[in-house]
Amino acid sequence: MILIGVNRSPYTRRVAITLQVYGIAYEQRDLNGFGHREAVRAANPVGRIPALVLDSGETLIDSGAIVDFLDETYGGDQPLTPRSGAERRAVLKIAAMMMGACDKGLQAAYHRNHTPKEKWHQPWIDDCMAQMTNALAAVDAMVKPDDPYLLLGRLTQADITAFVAERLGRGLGIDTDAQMPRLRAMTRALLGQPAFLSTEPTPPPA
Ligand SMILES: N[C@@H](CCC(=O)N[C@@H](CS)C(=O)NCC(=O)O)C(=O)O
Repeated sequence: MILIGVNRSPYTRRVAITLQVYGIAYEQRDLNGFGHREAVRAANPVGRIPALVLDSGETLIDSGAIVDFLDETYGGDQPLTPRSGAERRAVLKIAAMMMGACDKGLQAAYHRNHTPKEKWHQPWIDDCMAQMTNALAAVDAMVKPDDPYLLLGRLTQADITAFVAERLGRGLGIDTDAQMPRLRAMTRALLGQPAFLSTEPTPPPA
């Protein structure tokens, strides 16, 4: 399998962590949608990462669809997103909140990165960041003391998405240590697990 995307992307890292938790061997192509437009668009016409090229040659796009495939194929009787019922809905709800938080944070970042500063519309940036902050705070409130995981007493896609969203929020300037201390402690602890540590993005060369 070939994972197309850089782990700086929360969506790509979510897939990379999932692949590693399931013990799946894969190669990674460190491409991004802005710096490698043609290569990324060849894999995904929308020009977004991640994409996952299967050994059959089939290409999957969108992190949600990719992790769904990985759960279906490799999740056995304990997939990272449960297969049905209230447990599935609970995991999917947190994943939706955390992926939505990433979408909002990136909307603000893209606006700043792709618009001349004199044309920045600060109320829009502030609103996007407030939406991201609210979502992270809502998950922070769900973290239970002495439980390393958000739900079901085990690692689920809720934890993985919370981990990547907290990391993005911190990178975008949200003080998660101060504002979401329980979530921050949870993500620090998750970083002790190989799938999280080994997917840390490599810093760009100096
Ligand atoms: N819903 C998609 C979002 C993917 C996404 O927005 N990826 C970003 C990187 S973090 C991207 O490739 N952006 C390039 C662009 O939007 O042109 C997913 O979950 O995979």
